[in-house]
Amino acid sequence: MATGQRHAEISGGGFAGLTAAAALARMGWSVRVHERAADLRTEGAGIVLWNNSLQVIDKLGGTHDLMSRSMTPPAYETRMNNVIQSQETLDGIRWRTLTRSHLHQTLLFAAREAGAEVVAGSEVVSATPEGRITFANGDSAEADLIVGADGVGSAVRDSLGVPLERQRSGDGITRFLVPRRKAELQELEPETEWDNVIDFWNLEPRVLRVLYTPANKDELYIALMSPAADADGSRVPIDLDLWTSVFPQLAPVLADAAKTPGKYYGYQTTRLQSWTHGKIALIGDAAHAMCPALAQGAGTAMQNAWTLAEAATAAGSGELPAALTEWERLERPYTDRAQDRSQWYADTREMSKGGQFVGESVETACYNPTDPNRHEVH
Ligand code: FAD
Ligand code: 3HM
Repeated sequence: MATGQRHAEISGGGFAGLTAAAALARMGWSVRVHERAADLRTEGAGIVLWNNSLQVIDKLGGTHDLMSRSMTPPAYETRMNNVIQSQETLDGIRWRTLTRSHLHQTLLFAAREAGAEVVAGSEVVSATPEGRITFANGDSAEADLIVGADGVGSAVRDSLGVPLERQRSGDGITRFLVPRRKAELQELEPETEWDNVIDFWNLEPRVLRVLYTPANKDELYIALMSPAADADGSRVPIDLDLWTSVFPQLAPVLADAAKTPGKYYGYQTTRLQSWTHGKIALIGDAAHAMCPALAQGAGTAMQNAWTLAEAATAAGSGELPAALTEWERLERPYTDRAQDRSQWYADTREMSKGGQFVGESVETACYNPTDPNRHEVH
């Protein structure tokens, strides 16, 4: 560590932790990331990123890598009972679809390029507001800044006893990454633009939905939604006959999904009393897990990782706790609103009406956390 260089310890090598690592290292910090898993990779299928996180990736030098295996579909289409409700071309909004593993690789590369150390198989058990972090193997370390980016079950957060609220919704989703099979789909329904994101809703006689999201030219992300109370709809591996009977036009890709075990996630929101405690800041699902309706869980994680790194870097060492409090005061409202809106969409299923990517719903998507003038009133 260079003399005078400040040091950050980060719990969690997911999207939040790797973004914070890359940002802090680029801003001159020495950084060590602890990832509990033995491998540095991510679980899950596909993801949608919007301007707010794409701006951060620009700043981390990861855009070329990200663009190499991702796409911007021609439109975001919404159907009810297979009747098109809207086809939103999202003009003027920057967005990208990709696999979670590609995003993870892009961020891991950016963090290492910037000089961060990323340690796999290192589990954090606790941290103190004074700046001590402790690991499952009994070791501990001191840091100027500790970032709790260890997901919805955060050990850093829970070791501090931070009061939190969990709000659950009745619906949930199982996600799969499968081959595109575009030619087969075209044969089944030639009039469909199979490069679009297509949100296939059915509410009557039964609530079943498939969110179809091409992630690149070869891979397709499909998310199957049903109420948790519907035992057959939420069963994994999926009930192929049920899903194919409701979505016959998706038969080839549903058959692929049925071959993998899958995991059903009930939608939920976590809200904390406070994101910062002395020298500790919590970001990502550790601080603000949200329903996926607006596709902003990882987006807000990355936006908050970036703005945290900037705020911590601008503060002198002794001023860090106050700077973190001020960071939360300024930045948190954007994420609070994204959480509330995503929870509302999950509870009301209003996305089934289509035409949702306007006005308040795209506030977070359009936010630019790297704009120095972002808090100015225009
Ligand atoms: P995580 O991804 O959970 O990463 C935490 C990391 O910390 C993990 O690698 C974990 O192994 C590690 N860890 C945990 N405990 C410890 C410990 N004690 N010590 C060390 N390491 C530890 N977001 C979007 O932006 N767009 C989308 O399209 C989107 N779709 C979604 C669809 C669904 C169905 C769901 C459920 C979520 C979706 N999200 C989406 C949200 C997004 O996946 C999460 O918000 C995001 O992964 C959070 O990143 P994170 O780094 O905070 O947490
Ligand atoms: C990208 C995305 N969008 C919406 C949902 C949802 O409403 O469950 C999930 C997603 O992965």
